[in-house]
Amino acid sequence: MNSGVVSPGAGWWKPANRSEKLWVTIAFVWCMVLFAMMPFWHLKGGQNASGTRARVEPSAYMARVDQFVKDYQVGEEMGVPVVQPPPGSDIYMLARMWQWYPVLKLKQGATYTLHLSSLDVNHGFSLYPVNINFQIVPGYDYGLKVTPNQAGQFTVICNEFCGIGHHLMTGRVIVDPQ
Ligand SMILES: [Cu+2]
Repeated sequence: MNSGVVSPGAGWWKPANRSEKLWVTIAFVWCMVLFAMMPFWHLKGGQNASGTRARVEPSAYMARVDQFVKDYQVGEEMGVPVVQPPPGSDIYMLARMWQWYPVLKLKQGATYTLHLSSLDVNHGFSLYPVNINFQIVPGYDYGLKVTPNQAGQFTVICNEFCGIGHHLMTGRVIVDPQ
């Protein structure tokens, strides 16, 4: 009798069946295809955002955002400043429990460098309804080249659970038509 401690006698195994070998080969080839897709989508698919990253102290990032708001504020929406930066400029949005700050007012067709960072914990930047998602990590400034191609009002929601007020964490991006 065989058990965990008593090994079976010699010759207990049979070589893999031809169809089994075939499936192992297909599975392996498919793994390689998916593996190759990662760099492919990065370069060709526009799926993974290419941008700059830099370390930043949360307080230093806050200072940049404050300066940005001071320079370009044009209004206020529910206590949050509405900021209209000139096309081509560096624009800032910060995530913190539980707010996206400030509201951005952009121009359709203009290119901006959007900086994102968090002041406290991980948050998830999710632009609704266009389905652009980005992980926001404290201590890092992510600079993304963005060109809004549709006008309208977009909502930023947080898709990374960040505490009791997570579901209240919504922001706004307004894109004015050309
Ligand atoms: Cu959240």
